Amino acid sequence: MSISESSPASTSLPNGDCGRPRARPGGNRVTVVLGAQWGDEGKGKVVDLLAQDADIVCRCQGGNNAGHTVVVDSVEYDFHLLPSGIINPNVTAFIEVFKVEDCLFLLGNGVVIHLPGLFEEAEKNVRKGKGLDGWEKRLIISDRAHIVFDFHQAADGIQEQQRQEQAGKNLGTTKKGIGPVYSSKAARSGLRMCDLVSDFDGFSERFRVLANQYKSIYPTLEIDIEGELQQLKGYMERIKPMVRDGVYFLYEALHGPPKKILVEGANAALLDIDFDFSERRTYPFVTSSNCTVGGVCTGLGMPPQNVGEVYGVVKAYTTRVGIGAFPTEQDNEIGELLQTRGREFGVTTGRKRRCGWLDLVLLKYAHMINGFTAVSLCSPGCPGTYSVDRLVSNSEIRLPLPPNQLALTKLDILDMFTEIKVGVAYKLDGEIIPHFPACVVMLPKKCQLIKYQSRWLGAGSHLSKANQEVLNKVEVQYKTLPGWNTDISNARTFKELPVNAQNYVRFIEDELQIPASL
Ligand code: 2SA
Ligand code: GDP
Ligand code: MG
Repeated sequence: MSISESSPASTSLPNGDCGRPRARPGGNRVTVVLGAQWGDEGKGKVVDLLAQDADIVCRCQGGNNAGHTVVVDSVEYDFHLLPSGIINPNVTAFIEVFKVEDCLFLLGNGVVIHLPGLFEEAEKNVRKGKGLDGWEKRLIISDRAHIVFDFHQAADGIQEQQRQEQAGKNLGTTKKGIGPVYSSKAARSGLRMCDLVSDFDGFSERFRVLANQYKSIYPTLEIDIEGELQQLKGYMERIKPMVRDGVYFLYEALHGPPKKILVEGANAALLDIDFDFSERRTYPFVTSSNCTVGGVCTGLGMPPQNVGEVYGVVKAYTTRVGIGAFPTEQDNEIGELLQTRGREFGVTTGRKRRCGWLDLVLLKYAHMINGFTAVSLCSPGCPGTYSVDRLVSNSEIRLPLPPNQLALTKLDILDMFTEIKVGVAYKLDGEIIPHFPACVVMLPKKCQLIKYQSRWLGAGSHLSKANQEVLNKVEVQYKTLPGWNTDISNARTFKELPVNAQNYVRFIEDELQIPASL
């Protein structure tokens, strides 16, 4: 059966004892592309590249806070909700077009969708080129995806203003309603695509209740409840054909004939709501979803054994947009040069991105989290088989990284530096803390896992000093590498790079123990 013919009612799953669906071993694997820093590493470009022969491209989390720029045939497209790769007419994004030669696009249940934003984005990109023609037939929207309303976005703005007034500091959000809509989801008062398309009267009733709740929390918030409902009714008619049970859709794709399925992560590891860098250090300066590999399973409704390759996209230096600690930030002419040469402006908000040197401490942390999921895939040499002794060497934790892939972008922006620095460790109070500022300092050279876990929790380590400001206080230890002082923008293979550029890439690969395959 082709995917297009499937429907939740007609889909048959293998039955186990008691007639319950039983997980099938094997099936297709999804290739995942994740940001390994603070976002804007060039995930869109990598997805577009990998999507050339993809059948399905999925988004699993975030909303139109994300911004991905893709340049195809000199035309610049920007994507926020639509998965990058949709300009390849052979791909389907968690959608339903279903001819093998067509690529579909899926917005999974973990994505939060602002409908006016979605249509505005599609129409804007359609005007730029032909590649997006027929996008409505190629997009599949999970019925469980939550809807971002205009009042969520307005509340985001009010919350930022209140933070500024009350605490003297806001979070620097994109004001796309991300925090408020995920709050509604967690509070179980949110509204989903299935609510919108199945019973508009019931939806309207719940919308009014939610809108009034927001009005009582934020008295200055003005909501045109009936006007917004009218508008939503119009969108409802247009999206109805796109809304599917995303879980069944993906299950069929995973267990049908071989398919190339891509998952495009939005935002990035260090913006993950659970894995800020590191615990309590940059929270609350994070987004409200899981941008690491776990978010792929929960945001699409698929098991970890179907996760295949995990590409970590790394920019050759570091950027961050918005507020929050940034140890290798160069608030000087170096940062300005990176910002200008790299044209580092937010794709969603147009904000200038903060810039600094590459930070290996941060990257190792990001890969530690995304690599652990790979452990369950039993990749050779992964955790699960490593001993504590292998973890501890020279008072620092050596990462048992799985054989993931690295996509390194923007190397050309470093072309004119005579020397390039890379942050390799942090010092706090004169002591080296290569990974977790809270616990590594106190880590004995040889210890049992159980012992150092209790150490992590115990007083006396830097954990007791943990607060958001610690990361601001660390002193970064840099390794200085020679630059290449050559224009590399025409290099198309690794061999064409100057030797110092090759050495820079090799250094990153060696440090992370991950091949930079792109
Ligand atoms: P939000 O709006 O609640 O998710 O903001 C919370 C934090 O997450 C950061 N964030 C981002 N960081 C980098 N890139 C993002 N997308 C846009 C882009 C950003 C833009 O591609 O350039 O245009 O400004 C993105 N989205 C959210 C945000 O800065 C907050 O620190
Ligand atoms: P994403 O959010 O991770 O998809 O990244 P963004 O699109 O927000 O930001 C990355 C920017 O870098 C985009 O404007 C890309 O076109 C650009 N870019 C990606 N790779 C390269 C590269 O290798 N060199 C240069 N100069 N620009 C790049
Ligand atoms: Mg971006």
